[in-house]
Amino acid sequence: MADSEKEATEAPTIFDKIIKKEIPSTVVYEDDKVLAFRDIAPQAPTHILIIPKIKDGLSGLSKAEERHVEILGHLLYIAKLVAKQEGLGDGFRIVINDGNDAGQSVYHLHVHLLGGRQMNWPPG
Ligand code: D5M
Repeated sequence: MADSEKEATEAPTIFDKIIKKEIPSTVVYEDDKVLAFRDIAPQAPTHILIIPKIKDGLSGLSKAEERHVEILGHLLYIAKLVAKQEGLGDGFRIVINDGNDAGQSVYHLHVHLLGGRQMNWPPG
């Protein structure tokens, strides 16, 4: 990995401040490994982000390595628990934007949980 790419991978993001509670967020679930909070610019009636508390190089899914398998599974399992907690029994959508073409804006892996309205396919 080039030095500049490593820097981008490890660079702190606004999510570090949310994890440290240095800036406010509406937390809906928290455990020792992940934090789930409401997206500041919701794209659906329910829009929650689930993030690992320790970034460990996971600026995005494309940086995942074997050691991340457990946290990746945990993120999805918590997404399911939060969907239930939010009453999304009629369905929900999970999105992970990765990189420029996907429109990723925060380089700290995050799972979007969206629900509360009919979703369209294909996505934009
Ligand atoms: O998604 C990044 C998401 O992060 C985007 O939907 C807005 C959200 N965001 C950015 N800053 C905040 C704060 N401070 N609180 C809550 N949500 C926030 P991406 O997939 O990278 O485009």
